[in-house]
Amino acid sequence: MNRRKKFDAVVVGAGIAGLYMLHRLRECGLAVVVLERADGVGGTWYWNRYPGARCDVESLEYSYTFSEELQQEWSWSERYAGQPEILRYIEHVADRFDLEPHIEFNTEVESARFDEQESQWLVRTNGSVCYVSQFLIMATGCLSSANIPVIEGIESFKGNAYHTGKWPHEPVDFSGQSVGIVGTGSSAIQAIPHIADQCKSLTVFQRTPNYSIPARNGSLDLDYEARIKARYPQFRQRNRAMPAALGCFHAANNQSVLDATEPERRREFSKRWEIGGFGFLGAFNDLTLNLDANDIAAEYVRGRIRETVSDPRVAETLCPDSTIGCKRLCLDTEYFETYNLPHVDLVDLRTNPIERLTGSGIQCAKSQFEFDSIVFATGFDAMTGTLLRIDISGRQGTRLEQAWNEGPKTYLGLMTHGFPNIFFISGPGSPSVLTNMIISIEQHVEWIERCLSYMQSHSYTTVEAEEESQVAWVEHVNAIADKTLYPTCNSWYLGANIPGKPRVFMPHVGFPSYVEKCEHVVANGYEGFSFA
Ligand code: NA7
Repeated sequence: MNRRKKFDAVVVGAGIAGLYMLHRLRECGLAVVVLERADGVGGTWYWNRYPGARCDVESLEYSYTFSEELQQEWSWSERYAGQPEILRYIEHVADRFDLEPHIEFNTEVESARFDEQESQWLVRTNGSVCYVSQFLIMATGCLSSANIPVIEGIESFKGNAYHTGKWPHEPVDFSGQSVGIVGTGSSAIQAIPHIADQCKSLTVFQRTPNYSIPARNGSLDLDYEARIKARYPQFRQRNRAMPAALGCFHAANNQSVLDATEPERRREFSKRWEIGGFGFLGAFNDLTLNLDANDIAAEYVRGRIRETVSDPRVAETLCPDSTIGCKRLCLDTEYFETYNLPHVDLVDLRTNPIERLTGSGIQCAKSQFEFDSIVFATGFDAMTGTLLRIDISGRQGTRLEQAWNEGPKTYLGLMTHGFPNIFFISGPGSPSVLTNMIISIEQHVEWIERCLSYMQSHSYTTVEAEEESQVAWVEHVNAIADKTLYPTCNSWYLGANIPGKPRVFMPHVGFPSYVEKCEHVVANGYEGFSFA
């Protein structure tokens, strides 16, 4: 019989979400434990240590907003912070708010079962303790289950194999090595220039070419930082009102690209290309809504790729033919330029697919490659992967995997019917990955904390999403996604990167109206949730 430990709330994950949840619930006087599979805090920023790993949201925005002292005392060194600096920041937060004593590291949650008789969750881990708690809060991240591709012979490769999302802690030195990298998503686009810098030769295996905009990273301008810090709360408030909670959309241009002249289009796109960052998609108001409009932006980027990459054949292979912004837009530093280096090659998997891995490299249909190291930059089983890997069962023993077999079903992305007292921070059905994650995380954490306080003051034991409100919410999430161009490509937002995963658009397109909806629900006595 496992030893039992009882808490008011168990939080799973000690990343940005789990740490803030812990902080808030402790402030409310609840007994909370955080269970974390790693041996340190940081979540995404603990695992993704690949060369060049960097946040695509500007550092003055990608940080907690809940403490004015914290945001004043911390200084970022660059416009976009690199992984080591973000991890130092998260460690600083854990230390500053004395969070570590409440975290159990190296503790991987394997199952969670709702005990209907006692209205409590029984959480089992790789350790010998059974955690018993009224509330279970999943702060497990949206991109935390690595997608290791199903490729014949993948285990037989005798060189070094890495996944960007499970990078070793000790330095990896590619000097003098032949390296292959599979994938051309955000992680690869960040890593490729750095790996190319070190290695003897680099071969990039591309299945789908990707759009990328220059990040224009650099040292953080001290005057700019001082100006923001002088009015940080107002800056935060302004950004929270922006689409995706990103400050760059403050300067969005409310004009249709279809109404603009050719010189006007060029001027607007070029200005934003020079500024760098996601603001490129704010150049005109219909780029993410109308295919003709979208293609004008896409053609601008293809033109830039053709200007940058000197071999026209390579340039054409790198030119994406899909909707821009449909997959998560990438930001880069000298990504396309890297293909001009003599030791960097590109393999187009559309015409020369991978057949298998061999002991010494990769066998494609038309050619064979030998490597010392292979990097899989193949992404994640996003949004649901980590939740479904845990054996979660709710009322009548229904398993979450069963409840979500047609795709995730939630109300507001926060809870799912049949599973009382379990909350998902930035769960499927919430804006999460389509926003500055920290802002969405804070909003969810604060909503959950309020809900728990409400329950306490009304002596409620359980809260659960009502089935009808959940059905309506899932329909709403799909309906608004269908008004955009998001469903037009094979993205991880749709689960399309994982063989066999149901194709459902998972995040909610609609920050900040989503926040208003959540507030409205609270103002109406938690409309759509039932309490007992
Ligand atoms: P992504 O964006 O999912 O990119 C994964 C890449 O790996 C992408 O180019 C995929 O091609 C490719 N891939 C995946 N499986 C295979 C197989 N089996 N064979 C060949 N190529 C494959 O993951 P990232 O880690 O780069 O970024 C994830 C998020 O992190 C990103 O969106 C940001 O939010 C931060 P595909 O496009 O599917 O053809």
